[in-house]
Amino acid sequence: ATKTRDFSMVVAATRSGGIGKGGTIPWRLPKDMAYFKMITTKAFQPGTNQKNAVIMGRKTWESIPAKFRPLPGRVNVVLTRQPDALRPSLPAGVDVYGTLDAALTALSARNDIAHIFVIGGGQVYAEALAHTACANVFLTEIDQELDGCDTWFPALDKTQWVAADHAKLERVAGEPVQAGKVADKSMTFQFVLYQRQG
Ligand code: FOL
Repeated sequence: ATKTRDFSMVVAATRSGGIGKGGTIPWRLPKDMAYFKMITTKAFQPGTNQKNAVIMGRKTWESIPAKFRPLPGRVNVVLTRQPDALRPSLPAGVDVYGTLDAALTALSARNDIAHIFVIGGGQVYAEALAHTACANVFLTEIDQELDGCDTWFPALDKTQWVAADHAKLERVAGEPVQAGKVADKSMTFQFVLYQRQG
């Protein structure tokens, strides 16, 4: 049988789970983006010969501004069932897999990767959440509702997923994290780490 390491998700969502609209994120929150970059790059303390990996769906890859991709300091992995359509435009060093399981299996076998993060979008989050190896969700809980979202993060079953206290979030991050409500661009949100029980 194939063994998969525990992995984590990172997501920002509205109260109802909205994460996207028309192929993009319907807000710009610099403090949340800095948190995303810090967590995916530094959490789980990659050693000097290691990096963290980020797995994303093809649409999420295409949504990242060209100047920011591949996301620096992280191993970038893109999921698509049509690799030939994507590969011509992909920078060298970006790995492509046809399924989430194939990517998780391949990355789990590498000793140059400290931790695996799934970074969306909606289709990939839904599949990853059903995976028992998905142990942590770094959720940015946005207080406002945004009209017109067409892409969603599934509701977390709170009998399975429990919010860690802030000290635990900071231990996992290995960096300070702002506690409580964060105000940014006339919106407010909170950084919460949910962990799967049992
Ligand atoms: N999780 C959270 N908390 N917030 C997000 O915005 C988010 N976005 C995605 C996945 N998980 C998330 C997917 N979308 C970049 C752009 C889009 C994106 C993810 C990352 C990006 O350009 N990141 C750069 C920093 C850019 C900047 O500083 O403005 C990076 O290096 O991480």
